[in-house]
Amino acid sequence: MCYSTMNIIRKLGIKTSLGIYRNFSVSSLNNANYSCKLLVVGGGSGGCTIAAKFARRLQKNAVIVLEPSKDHYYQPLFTLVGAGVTRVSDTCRLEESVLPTNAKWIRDAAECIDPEKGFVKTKEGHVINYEYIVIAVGLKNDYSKVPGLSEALQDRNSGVSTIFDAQYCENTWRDIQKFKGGDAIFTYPDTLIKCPGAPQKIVYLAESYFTKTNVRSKSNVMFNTCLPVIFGVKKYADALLKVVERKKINVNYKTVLKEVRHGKKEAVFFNTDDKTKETTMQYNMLHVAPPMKTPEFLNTSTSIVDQAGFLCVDKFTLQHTKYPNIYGIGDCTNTPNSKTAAAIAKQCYVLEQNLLSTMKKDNPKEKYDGYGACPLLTSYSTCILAEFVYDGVPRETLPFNQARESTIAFYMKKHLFPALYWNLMLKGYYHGPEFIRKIINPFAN
Ligand code: UQ1
Repeated sequence: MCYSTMNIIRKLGIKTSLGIYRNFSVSSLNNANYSCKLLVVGGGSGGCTIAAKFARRLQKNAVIVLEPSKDHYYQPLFTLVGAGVTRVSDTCRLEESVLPTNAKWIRDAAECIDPEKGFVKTKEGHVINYEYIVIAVGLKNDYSKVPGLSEALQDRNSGVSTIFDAQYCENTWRDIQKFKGGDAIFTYPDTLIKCPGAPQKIVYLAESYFTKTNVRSKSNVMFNTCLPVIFGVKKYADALLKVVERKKINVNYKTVLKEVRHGKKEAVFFNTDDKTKETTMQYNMLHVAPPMKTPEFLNTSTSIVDQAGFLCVDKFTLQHTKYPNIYGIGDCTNTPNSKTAAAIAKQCYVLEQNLLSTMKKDNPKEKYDGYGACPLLTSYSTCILAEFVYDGVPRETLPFNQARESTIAFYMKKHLFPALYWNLMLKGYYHGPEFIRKIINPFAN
């Protein structure tokens, strides 16, 4: 079906296999012009949370959320989907059910922004004028950066998968079960990624499964990472190196996936110190953490992004460095924190307070400390719960050393965090565990 026919069907609200479209009005066949007090671009974790906060504070439909997807995923569970603990359907809810009813949802994607005039043009040609805008478009997988990767992911028998995609994360579980020995390679790319702990969590879980099913002795488990270290925060890196040693995982640092030749079951890697130094490795199973980039809307909006395509915001206030009516949250900004859902929980409070100040023509005062958390699953029942702020300084909540592998952290990851996310965070009522930390650990840093 051609693009324009599809468009007309969408605008008429005809029920298609893709779902029911809400706008059933002939006038909406014409490109519309909307205006709002606050435009939230993106309906993921950051966008939903901010929309919930401001929809409550402002009048009905003063907040517009621009989001093309009908589904909303809780991505932190994708690792457990890849490990066969839960299913992808358990991570998904309808976008409609997580957006605040007091906000207007436009199911369309941003095409470009005019930050001087204050409007966004959508892919379908609508114009949305805003007074304030929050950009929360996240990060996208950039499969095209690795030749052969897309084809390999689409081939059910390739042994190649990724937990970083709702479409493929169940394939990781299929491949882990199919693996009967040989080489299992796991990768980490040479771009910023969301959840930088996930590429190694899936190694630990796969290794545990191989041990349980008696294939471990016949297998070589390898983690090829672009980074020069196992983890960016020394306290947890020290603990993780012990896990790596115990599990006899071969870690190759500064090693980046360059090409997948899935017909031959070969992966080509280069070394970050000398890109001409290439190594070709055979695999029976290949788990790829793909390169990522910000969505095209953002990385082509050169007046508001840095060279790598991330929204330029102040790392403490989350306000845009040039346009005070623009704020950013989540994976798409250039703040140097770990890109995790826990970071967004903390950021949403800072952003809410600061945007309210900006709306009152005041200066933003609240500061984001770079808080991020990463529950590093080390087996099917244990987890190292890393929590830290800017500059890799640990900032732990629980009353024990969180670099220790613990069962309680595993169950928090599996049950508590998803419950907090769906029931509190997306409704704008959760700002991270700071309040618990103050109760449990009143004298900590
Ligand atoms: C957290 O608050 C959170 O948000 C819901 C997560 O979700 C992805 C987390 O993974 C973590 C680790 C936290 C931190 C919370 C506590 C209680 C330590």
